[in-house]
Amino acid sequence: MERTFLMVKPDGVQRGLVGRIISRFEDKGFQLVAGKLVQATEDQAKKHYAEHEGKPFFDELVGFITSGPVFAMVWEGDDIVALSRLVIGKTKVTEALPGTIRGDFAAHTPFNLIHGSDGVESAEREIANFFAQHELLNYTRSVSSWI
Ligand code: IDP
Repeated sequence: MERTFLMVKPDGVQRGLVGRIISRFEDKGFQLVAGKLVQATEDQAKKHYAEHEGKPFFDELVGFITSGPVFAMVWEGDDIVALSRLVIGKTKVTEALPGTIRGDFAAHTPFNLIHGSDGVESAEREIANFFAQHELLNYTRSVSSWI
């Protein structure tokens, strides 16, 4: 069973899309492990986007992610890293297909509503950046054998 870090960005929180975004992952059959509304610190944001340090949009990105609360989540499911990125859609809004979260709700690239880990290792690092171990809950859903 794989875990991933998903985060509704400040634009998604401000636009009141947290519930609808969570529904996309519930609809897919993934299991929620943890979730909280948090104000990311500059340090957390820089760690989260460390791979983009030095790029022209890095400062803007850190400023954007710390501009208001985010809704940070951990979800689990088989192949969830790859599958959740399909649910999310492409980074650039001009490439995000209808039916994906970004394709349906996002209109400008930096404001693409949601982050999803791009690998199992980055998921572990990103989860540790936002959650303590005791916040990650283990429980069994009766429907899991049907998903
Ligand atoms: P991802 O969020 O789809 O994994 P990344 O390439 O990791 O995409 O980029 C992280 C975030 O940085 C994007 O979601 C977007 O908000 C922002 N971003 C990416 N490329 C650009 C760009 O060229 N200009 C401005 N912002 C960008």
